[in-house]
Amino acid sequence: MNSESKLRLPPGQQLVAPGKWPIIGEREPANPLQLQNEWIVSVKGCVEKANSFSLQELQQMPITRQTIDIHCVTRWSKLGVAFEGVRLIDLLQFARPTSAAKYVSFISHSTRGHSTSLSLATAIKQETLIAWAADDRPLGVDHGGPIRNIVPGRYFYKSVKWLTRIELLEVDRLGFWEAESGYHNEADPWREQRYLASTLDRRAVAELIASNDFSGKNLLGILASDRQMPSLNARESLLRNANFDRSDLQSADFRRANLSNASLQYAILRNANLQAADLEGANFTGADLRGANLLQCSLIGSSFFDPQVGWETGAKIDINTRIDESVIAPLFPQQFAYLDQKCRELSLFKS
Ligand SMILES: Nc1nc2c(c(=O)[nH]1)N[C@H]1C(S)=C(S)[C@@H](COP(=O)(O)O)O[C@H]1N2
Ligand SMILES: [Mo]
Repeated sequence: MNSESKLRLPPGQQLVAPGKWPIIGEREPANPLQLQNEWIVSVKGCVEKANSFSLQELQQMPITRQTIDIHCVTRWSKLGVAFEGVRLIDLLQFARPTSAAKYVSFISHSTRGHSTSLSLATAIKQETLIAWAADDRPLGVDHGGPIRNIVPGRYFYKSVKWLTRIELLEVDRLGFWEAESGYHNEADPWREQRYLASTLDRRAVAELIASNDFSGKNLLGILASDRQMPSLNARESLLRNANFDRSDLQSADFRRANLSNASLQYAILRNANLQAADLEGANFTGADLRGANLLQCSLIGSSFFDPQVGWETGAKIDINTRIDESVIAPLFPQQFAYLDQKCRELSLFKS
């Protein structure tokens, strides 16, 4: 990485491999048959004149090309994507927000009613773009085409795919991830505003750990480092941003759990079952993964060694670790190199 890229990389982020752009979250809009030509973006709420615009109409407005750095909360960054679109401020000339408009909600045409919001002042200051093209190509459907919003300088969850409505609000309305998953509402990557603080108090945590049963529970940000929790049942539990550093989790059941951005450094995960778990952005530096099952899990943005130190901090795997090539493919280049080599030494990839 050159020094300019380093300066552009917020704390805790790593670069995706050149040319790669991961697809995160939903993969298609509610009605994938809706064609480019029929797509409408409406502007509503606290405005003098509610309005709707087709893609063609948007493209008749002053067009802005803006090169921005993408930073996903699951720790991958992609620098220098040239987006083309109309700036929110230019679009709002037509709808004219009233003095009551303090927030703006970007609503997606998605089956789960996905949305996100920002204060109107932030959205304008960050030069939010209503975009239809990236790097000179129309946005693909999986990346939010035909139209998405782009908020430079915020984690990418503030940029919704398949934008269908912009609503000006007097009172904020939390977006999908912000409400469901405890994602931080400010989302400034330079301040690492990834998640809200955990709401679990010490006593609740102590009781949970004593029960050895986390299954199906929402335990965002739980602090469970330096604990003895062999055979923990954490099946399908929500453990985003949890901290399990150095804990004994041998034979734990994490099947289908969500451990995105969790820290599991030097955790003992011998024979643990992580099958189909969401491990995006999770940190396994120094973890003991001998005999662990990592089949079908999602590893975008996760780490298996500390790049500041070297491979000697690497997670341990052995011949009984279950993993395959497609699972490790989305890793950052450096992280991929480590795990790929270890897996090959042990002939873990069966063909
Ligand atoms: N409608 C919709 N928009 C969304 C999401 C989603 O799941 N649904 N995920 C968000 C998140 S967390 C990220 S990182 C980016 C991912 O965009 P990409 O798939 O084009 O990389 O979209 C954001 N906007
Ligand atoms: Mo994200």
